[in-house]
Amino acid sequence: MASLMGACDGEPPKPAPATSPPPPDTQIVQLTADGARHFTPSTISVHPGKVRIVLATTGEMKHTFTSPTLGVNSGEIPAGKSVTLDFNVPKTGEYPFYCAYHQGQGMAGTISVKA
Ligand SMILES: [Cu+2]
Repeated sequence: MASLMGACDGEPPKPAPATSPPPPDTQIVQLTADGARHFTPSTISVHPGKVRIVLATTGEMKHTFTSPTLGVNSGEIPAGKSVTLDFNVPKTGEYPFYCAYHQGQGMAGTISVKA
């Protein structure tokens, strides 16, 4: 039985990059809007730049994803559907979003944008 001490698994370690790699061109965020009128996650953390939200509605309820400060409005998303929302976040900050139908019941969240 061979000892595993110091064994090589056949995958040489990659050299560390001299500089940190550039951020991906588009930041992809998966989000759900459920039948209990919640967004999950309710806080979305991204960096300034291009953002793509892939929002799926679960449960038997239609929703929207609306963020006036970012100029994003999905319009009605029927129950059980998913939409892709592409937009640009120009700078750091906290951007609220909500569901236009259920905002009054607290269906809201925050896009937290940090450098
Ligand atoms: Cu809703």
